[in-house]
Amino acid sequence: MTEDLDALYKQMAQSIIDGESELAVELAKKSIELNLHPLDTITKGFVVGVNYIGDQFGAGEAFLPELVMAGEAMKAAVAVLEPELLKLGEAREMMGKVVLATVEGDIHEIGKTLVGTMLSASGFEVTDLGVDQSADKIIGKAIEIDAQIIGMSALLTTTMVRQREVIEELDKEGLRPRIKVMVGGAPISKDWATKIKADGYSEDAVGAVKLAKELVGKADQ
Ligand code: B1M
Repeated sequence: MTEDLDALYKQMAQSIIDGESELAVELAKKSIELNLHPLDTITKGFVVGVNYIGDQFGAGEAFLPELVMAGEAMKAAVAVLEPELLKLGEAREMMGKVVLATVEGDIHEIGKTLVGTMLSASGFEVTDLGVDQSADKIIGKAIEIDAQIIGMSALLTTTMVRQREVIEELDKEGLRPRIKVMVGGAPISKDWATKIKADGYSEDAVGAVKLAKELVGKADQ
């Protein structure tokens, strides 16, 4: 059984590497039939593939069309699993309001969307603004809905500086510490979060939920 499972995770990774969206969707559906934990399916299966193609791209051994196709396949597979992730959450008190976005100039959305789904499943009311969002839009929405948290994702070393801009703007407008800021994304580290004076950083979606609960003072729930 473990070997079967390993083979299935490998197939999932390969479907992303090959940019085979239909196959990736089929495998995601199969994992649901098999009752696998959706987060295991994502991290042990599909993410392995997208990381592989990302590394190949970084090394100049894969090219943009392959990156795009892998991204599409990844998005399609995660979309099948999102309702399953939401089902894992139980009905409970509202934990707080979060405005979530990928920063300006950056169109990477898969990790940000996963974080949003996990936060929703854990009782947060998430307003996901999407990708390529300016500081003004992010802060404007947070004020409009009276959010406790702004969550920002950045996947590029050239766009991570945008996270700092949002924090500086919040400081200037006297909106902190009323609005807490959490940051994440592949190039983001704890050191970076400390440097830009974010309230917290998480390296994955499960950690993001834990952090968000701490930021609203509900770490024990
Ligand atoms: Co892009 N890309 N990409 N890409 N891409 C990277 C990021 C890169 C590292 C690949 C590489 O070269 N090795 C590289 C960045 C290099 C750098 O900055 N130093 C890169 C590049 C260069 C580019 C372009 C510039 C390529 C080009 O055009 N020449 C271009 C930029 C476009 C733009 O944004 N302006 C580009 C485009 C794309 C696609 C559109 C083709 C596609 C995205 C598709 C989409 O999102 N719809 C894409 C992809 C797929 C990737 C890689 C391969 C995978 C990203 C991903 O989805 N990972 C990526 C390489 C890599 O990261 N290994 C790469 C899976 C996802 C689940 O993980 O997003 O890290 P991740 O999210 C995690 C955590 O980071 C964390 O939790 C998530 C779940 O565990 N997290 C948070 C994320 N946000 C969080 C927020 C939080 C807390 C935690 O709190 C708020």
